[in-house]
Amino acid sequence: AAEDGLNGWLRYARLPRGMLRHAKVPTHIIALNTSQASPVFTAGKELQKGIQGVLGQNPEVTYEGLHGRQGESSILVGTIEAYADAGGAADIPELEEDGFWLNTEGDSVEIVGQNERGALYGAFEYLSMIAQGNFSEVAYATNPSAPIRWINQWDNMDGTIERGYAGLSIFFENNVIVSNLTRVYEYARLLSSIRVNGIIVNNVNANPILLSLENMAGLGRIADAMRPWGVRIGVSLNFASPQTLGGLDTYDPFDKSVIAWWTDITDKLYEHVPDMVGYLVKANSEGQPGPLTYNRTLADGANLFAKALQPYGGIVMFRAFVYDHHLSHENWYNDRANGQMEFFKDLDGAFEDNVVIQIKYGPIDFQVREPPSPLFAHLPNTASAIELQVTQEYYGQQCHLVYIPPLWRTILDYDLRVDGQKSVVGTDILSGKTFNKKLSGYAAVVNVGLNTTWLGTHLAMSNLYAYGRLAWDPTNDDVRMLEDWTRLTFGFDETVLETITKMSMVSWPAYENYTGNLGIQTLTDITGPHYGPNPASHDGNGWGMWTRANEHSIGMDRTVWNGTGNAGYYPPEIAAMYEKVETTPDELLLWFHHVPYTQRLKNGNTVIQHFYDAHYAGAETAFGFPAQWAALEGKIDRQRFEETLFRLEYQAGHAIVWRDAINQFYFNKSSIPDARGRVGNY
Ligand code: GCW
Repeated sequence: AAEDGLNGWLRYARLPRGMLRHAKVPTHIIALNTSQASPVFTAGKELQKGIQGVLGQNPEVTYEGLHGRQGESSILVGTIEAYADAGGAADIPELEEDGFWLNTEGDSVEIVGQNERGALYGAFEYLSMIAQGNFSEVAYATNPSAPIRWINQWDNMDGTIERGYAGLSIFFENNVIVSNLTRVYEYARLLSSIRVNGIIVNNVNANPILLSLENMAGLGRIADAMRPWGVRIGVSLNFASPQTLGGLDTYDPFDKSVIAWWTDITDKLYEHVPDMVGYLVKANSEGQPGPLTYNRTLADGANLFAKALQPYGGIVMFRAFVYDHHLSHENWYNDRANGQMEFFKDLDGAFEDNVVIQIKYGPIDFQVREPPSPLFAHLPNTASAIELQVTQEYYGQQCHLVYIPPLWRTILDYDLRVDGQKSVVGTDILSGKTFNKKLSGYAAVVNVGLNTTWLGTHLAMSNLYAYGRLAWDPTNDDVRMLEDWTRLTFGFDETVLETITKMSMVSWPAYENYTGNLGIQTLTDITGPHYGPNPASHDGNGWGMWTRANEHSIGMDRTVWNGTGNAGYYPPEIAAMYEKVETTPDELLLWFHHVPYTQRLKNGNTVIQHFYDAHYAGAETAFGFPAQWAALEGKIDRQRFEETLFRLEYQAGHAIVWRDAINQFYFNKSSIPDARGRVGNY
């Protein structure tokens, strides 16, 4: 069962007999012109393994050209170049980098990638079809919505993982790279199947020791383990490394010795990892060092690395997560949400071409509900990418079932109306269309660990699966992705499919209901572990995740006319909407406005009554999960059945803790009892 867990959605379980009858798959695989450990070689092996598992057949694989086998029924996999050399006949639509063409019409199957990685993605696509019992005839090309589809791991060199909920690191222990990289290889396999093409392996709160010579060699081994799957690696840097590791007396980005130090480090890294994808940098954020120390701009800081990387074609992901975490809450006009705008809006165009600004989806920090960051609309001349979180830092830390794509959708489908034109975050801005950019895309903080479920619990894997699918195509349907994942992970039982779909699709709204609604943020313990209810921890400190709740009223006034001005950072149509209570959607009311508890919502309820009702409704939904899951007994294996039931029972109880803690807190503040008699002084 542990091994099944490691396979995630790539289990290749044997099809039920009824489905096997329709199976029609060639008995011979040809991986075109490939060398060992390259993605096309891997594709050949993976196709063989998948067909063995799903159909119980044993196809032969050959790894050269066609050698006269043309016309024979086979699965052909290779790059478009190799396909043409081998005399491939199909008229293939235009493929972009990493794209592929899949043709199952006729006796043969053709899987043709724009590059080797694309060919491997195509092989996984075909395997996903047959593993779901789909033997239909298809012929289509597909291309990625954006070139950057990366993972961030927040792994520390000592083997712990910041905001990781699945055990210790698969990459590091005792300040070095682990000797056995099997799990790293297996991780790359999963990532490749969802078309992730890059990974930053260490925490953004970076330890310079990663750049020791011994560790560079270790990074070389990590890259070797992931390369067969087309996953390139990169590293997070600590801005002060020239001083702390290099022994220089400065880390000023304009200092010649600092520039030389980083150039040398970069050159050495590329000796070990010739295809390194680049760097990720968190600077001047939450106590991390950065260029501002030397009165240099963030652009100066980013460009330092960009220039060192340019000879190799690497890119710098530079995080927009810059804010003052000692902000005075006494000033009504202070606002952490303005941080990234204040730091970055005037730097547009000041960055080298290979710098990409990595922006968390909302202006604060992965909260259960946020509007999109306005910064997405303000970098017409600078590449940008969105940062999402698969690890459930603010969403119950894998102890709560929360299927996140519906939350991501509120951002990806959002039309920011840049210059009054349609500018949907996913399909227009992140795709590079709106501002005509070559570099753009996605990064997700995943934080898998040594736990054999990868994320600490079985159902959380649907979030990782969906992340990759959305980065490829942000219009992918939330339910369809979930259904694909469920079939691949749990098989074909209709009740299993319906139950997991139903529970997952109500999970995020329920979680929002019992943790923090109307845009007030996830009311968790923000000065501690970010787990469990603690609304009081939000106010009265420098972290800036304020609710401004008092006896009469609640919410952050972000209007231009009376508040922090944050609403004004959005393009005019959006700014006008958020400026007024009447036009602000209920779900973001308290994000943008400070209102009395008795303020009426669009649904007619008061704010405080909505709190009470929503917390009851959310907890009730979670309370229903264990019984729904229990009905699946016997339909899935015992281990996964029981481990999941355990978590869902815990969640059902913890949702009640959340409900009562939050409701009682706001009753104590407001002294307004629940109209339905559930909350008050009894
Ligand atoms: O949400 C906060 C997390 C920190 C994290 C930081 C960041 C890696 O609580 O753990 O640090 O964001 O994104 O940099």
